[in-house]
Amino acid sequence: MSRNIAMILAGGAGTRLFPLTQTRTKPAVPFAGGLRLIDFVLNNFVNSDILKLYVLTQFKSQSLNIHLRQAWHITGLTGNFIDAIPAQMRMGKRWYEGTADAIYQNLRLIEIHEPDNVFIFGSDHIYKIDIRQVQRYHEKMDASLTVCAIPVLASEAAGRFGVIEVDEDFRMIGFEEKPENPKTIPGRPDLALVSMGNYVFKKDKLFEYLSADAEDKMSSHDFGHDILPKMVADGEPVFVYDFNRNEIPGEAETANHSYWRDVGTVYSFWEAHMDLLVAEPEFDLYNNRWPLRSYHPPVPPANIMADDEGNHCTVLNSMISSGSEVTGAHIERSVLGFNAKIHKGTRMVESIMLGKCEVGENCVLNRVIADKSVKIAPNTQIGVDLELDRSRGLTVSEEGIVVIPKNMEIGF
Ligand code: ADQ
Ligand code: ADP
Repeated sequence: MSRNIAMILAGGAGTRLFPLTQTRTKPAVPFAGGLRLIDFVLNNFVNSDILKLYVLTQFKSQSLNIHLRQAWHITGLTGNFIDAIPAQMRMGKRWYEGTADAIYQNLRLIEIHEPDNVFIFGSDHIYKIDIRQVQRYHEKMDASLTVCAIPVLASEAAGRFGVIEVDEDFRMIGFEEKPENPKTIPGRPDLALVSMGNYVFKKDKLFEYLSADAEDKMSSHDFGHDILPKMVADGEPVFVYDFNRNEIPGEAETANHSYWRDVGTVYSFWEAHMDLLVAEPEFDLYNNRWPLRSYHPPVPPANIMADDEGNHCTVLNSMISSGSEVTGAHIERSVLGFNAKIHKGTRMVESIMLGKCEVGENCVLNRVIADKSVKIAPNTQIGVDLELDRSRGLTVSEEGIVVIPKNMEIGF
C-alpha cells in the first residue's frame, strides 16, 4: 500500500470576504451554522481514511488553531495526526511568499514520513470528494501530478480560477492561472475546465520542482502561476481528475453535477448558504456515511417558542443551530449559528447569523450576514435601505448583501 501525506493550505487572507475575515483567516470562517470552511476539506480526508495531515497556517490563525484543537485533535495512540504548522521562517527571515513556498518551507516535515504521494489541498471550498478515488486515478495514470478539476461557466471563471486544457486522455496540455479570457472546453463555448486548487504529487517530483522553483528569482512561488505551467511545459505527465466522476458512499451517483463552490466572496458565501435551504439541496449535510465533523459547544437544543401573547414562530426553509432561542419571530430561508437569540415580532429573510447574536423585538433583516456576537436593537431595519446601512459602517456587496462585522452593536 502506498504512503500518503496531506498538506492543507490554510493561510489565505480572504480579503474579498471582508469583514468576515477581519479577525480570522478565511478557512476559519463559520459556515452553515456549526461548521467552519476548513471542515469540508478535513472531512474529505478523514472520510477517505487519509489521516496524516498538516495544516499550514499563516495570517490571523488564532481562531483556526483553537478550532483545530477543539474539533480535530487526534490522540497519540496511532501514527495519525492533524497538526497545525505555523509559518516558522525555516528558510530565512521571510513569511511564505506563495503556496509553493509554503510547501517548500516545510519539505522536511514531508520527508520524515517517506510518502509516495503528497496531497496538497486548499481549505476554502464547499464540496465532498472521495480522495481515495483521486489517488487511484493518480497511480493508474502514473502521473507526476494530478490536478482536480471541474467545468464552470466561462464567465464565472474569468480572472478567478486556473483554467486547464486537456487532450482526449485528460492529460494536461495547457494551464493559465486566472486568465481574463478563459479558454473554453472544445464543443462547449460556455464552459471552462478549472482547477479546484487540489493537487496530488509524486513525492520526488514535488521535491524536484519546488527545489528548482526556490532558486528561480523570477518566480512568484505559487502552484498556479509557476509550478503547473512549468511542469506542463516540461512535458511531465500531469493528469486531470474530473470531479464530476466523484462518487460518495451513501449518495446517488453524481455524474455531471457534483457540487463544488468557492466561497471567496460575500455573495458566493451567501449563495452557498441559500443552496442549502431548499427541499433537496445539491449538497447534502445529512449523509451519515459522509459525516461532517466539527466542534459542537456544550449548549442545549434550539428552542422555538410562542411569545408571551401566544404568537407563534414561523420558521420556513431554515437551519437553526443549538443553543438558539427564537420567540414569536418569522424566520425564512435563513441560517442561525449557535446561541442566536431572536425576539418577538422580528422578521428575518435570507439572512445568516454566524453565532451568539441577539436581535431585538420587531426588527426586519433582509439578506443580512451577521458575524459573531452582533447585537441589534429593537425596531431596527437592516437590508431595507442600503444607503442607510452603508452610513452605519456596514459592508454592502454589489449584489446588495449587507454584512455586519463581529461584535458590532446596531441601533442602540
Ligand atoms: P486561489 O484560491 O485564488 O486559486 P490562493 O489564494 O493561492 O489561490 O489560495 C489557495 C489556498 O492556499 C487557499 O486555501 C488559501 O487559504 C491557501 N493559501 C494562500 N496563501 C497561502 C500561504 N501563503 N500559506 C499557506 N496557505 C496559503 C487557487 C488556484 C487556482 C484554482 C483555485 C480554485 O491557484 O488555479 O482555480 O484555487 O479555487
Ligand atoms: P471566531 O469568531 O472565529 O469564532 P472566536 O471569537 O471563537 O473566533 O475567537 C477564537 C480565538 O481567537 C479566541 O481565543 C480569541 O481571543 C481570538 N481572537 C479573536 N479575535 C482576535 C483578534 N483580533 N486578534 C487576536 N486574537 C483574536
